[in-house]
This record gives sequence, C-alpha cells and structure tokens, in this order.
Amino acid sequence: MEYSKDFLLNLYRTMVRIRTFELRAEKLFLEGKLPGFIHLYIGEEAIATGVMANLRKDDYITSTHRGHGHMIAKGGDTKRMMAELYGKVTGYCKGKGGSMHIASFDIGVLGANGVVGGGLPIAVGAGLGIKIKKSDQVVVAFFGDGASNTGAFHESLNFASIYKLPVVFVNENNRFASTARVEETTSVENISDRAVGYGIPGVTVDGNDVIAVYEAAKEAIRRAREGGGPSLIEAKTYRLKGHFVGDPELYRKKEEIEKFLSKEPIGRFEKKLFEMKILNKNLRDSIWSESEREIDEAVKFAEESPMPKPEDALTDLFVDDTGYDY
Ligand SMILES: Cc1ncc(C[n+]2csc(CCOP(=O)(O)OP(=O)(O)O)c2C)c(N)n1
Repeated sequence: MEYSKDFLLNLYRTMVRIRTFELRAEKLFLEGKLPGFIHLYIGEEAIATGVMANLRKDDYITSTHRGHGHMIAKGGDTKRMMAELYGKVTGYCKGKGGSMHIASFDIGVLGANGVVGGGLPIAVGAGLGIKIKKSDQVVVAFFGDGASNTGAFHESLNFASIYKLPVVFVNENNRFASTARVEETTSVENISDRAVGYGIPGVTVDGNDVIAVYEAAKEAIRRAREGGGPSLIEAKTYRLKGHFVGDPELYRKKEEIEKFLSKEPIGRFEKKLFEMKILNKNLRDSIWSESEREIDEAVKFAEESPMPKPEDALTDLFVDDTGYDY
C-alpha cells in the first residue's frame, strides 16, 4: 500500500514524542522528582502509534498502568500529562491520578488503569453505550499478556462477541507480566488464538512494525465501525525497560535485552524512512530536538504548577449529580 510522506513522518514523530516523554519520565523519577510508580512504554511505541492513526478524536480507548504512550498517540497534551506525573493541580486528573491513572474524556481516553485487565470491561461498557446510541464510534482496549490471563479478559471478549460490540481488543504482548515470562503463564503460543473461543477474528502482528500494526488495526476498526463486531489483535513486542523504574530485573539477562534492541520499533522505522529517502539526518535531528523542546516545556509547566490543596483531597472522587432520581 502507498502512504504519503506526511503520514509516515507523523507516525515517526509520534513514536519519537512517546520515547522522549518516557526517557524524561525515567530520568525525573530516578532524580526523586516524581512520586509513586512509573511503568515505561519504551520499545512498544509502534503499537499505540499504529492503532491510534486509525482512530477519530471521538473514538474511545482504555489503557493500562503502562499508558503514557496511548495518551500521547490519542492526542494528549504532554504538559498536562507531565503535571499529572508530578502530582500537580494542572494535571489531567488534578494530580490525584498520577502516572497510572491519566484520563481525559474529551479526547476519548476513558482511563489508564492500575488494575490488570481492568480496562477491558470498561471498554465493553463503552461499546454497549455506542451500540445503544447507534453511533459509529469504536473503542480500543489495550492490555498486556498478563491481563489476557484474567477473568475480565475472557468475560469481556465473550460479552462483546455476543452483543457484536464495536470493540477492538489490542493485546500488547511484551513477553512479561511483572517478572513472569509469557510462556510460563499463558496456555497458548499466540494470544490471538484465544479469539476462536469467542467466535471473533484474531490476528498476531509484529508489534515493533508500526505499519503492520496500522494495517491490522485498520481492518479491525473498519469492521467494528461498520457493525461487524469485535476482534482481537495481538501485537508481539518486547519490554525494553524493567516492569517499573527501579526494577532490579533479576528475571532476565542483559544480553536478552541487547538482542531485542536491534528490533526496536523506532530505529527500525527510521532505517526504512532513510532508505525511502523520506528522512535524512537533518530532518531526523530536528524531529528529536523539537520533541526534546516539547518535553522541556512540559517539565517547566509541571514544575511551576501548584500542588493541590489538602482541603481538595476528597473532591472529584464522587459524582455529585448523576442525573438520575433514585
Ligand atoms: C488485578 C491485578 N493483579 C495484579 C496486579 C499487580 N500487577 C501490576 S502490573 C502486573 C503485570 C501486568 O502484566 P501485563 O498485563 O502483561 O502488562 P505489562 O506490564 O506487561 O504491560 C501485575 C501482576 C494488579 N495491579 N492488578
């Protein structure tokens, strides 16, 4: 398939922006500037980027504890994201969500979720809402290989299949659930094989190839939008960093990570764009420095923003008026 130069460069730019954000978050966390926990998406950028290139602003996603990349690719503002990581009042959730729980309904991000598998039933609920409203929006649920072993995964696929909901389940198989290897915890070689049990299409793609992800998502999203129901995409990738920043990583050897560095999505795509003469050294350098500048500004915004007030600790936790008369 033919792609425009702008389209390909936009994919590249999005992946670079995610990587830059993540590398900075890692550095800031190690410097003790960020509270809580940080789980990085480094090495998995092609998945969020390839999927989101098919979505509209009014489509929905649900995300995981490793959700910064999803948020950036869906159109999130890195200033408000960074402020959230700092726990500041200008953050997406006024500093109360932190890294693992960023949500923004106005761009369709129904929430990142610290509960493994927790985003799947939420996506199914949103899919049911879309069906009742008879709109042509779609929902994408992102989740890890570990999440595919939870009850929530199986119930969600079953329910979405029965009601033919417009949900695309995107499994990010980065081969680890915390310290456990996928082959030790998962009954099938390909997580996409599980789609058969629910009567829906399932496909495995190279999750480090942004175009392969884009194409698989395009087909699944088209199908969902046209009323064809859910599907399952497994994007095989590799988590280049620890489970969280600070993870001693006793469960794998350095050589293993080095082996996967040659397959990482940004370098691979960059090579392709150089060969196609779409990218040259100057343009590449300017995309990376533009991205660094964006993140510098995000950090400045976050650092200069105020902390939430203690008396506001319990606001925004409950809905004041549901609109229902119980
Ligand atoms: C229901 C639940 N069980 C256990 C945990 C602890 N936990 C946090 S992340 C994680 C591993 C998740 O692995 P996976 O779904 O593959 O996502 P990845 O971290 O690889 O992106 C676990 C077990 C949790 N947060 N929620």
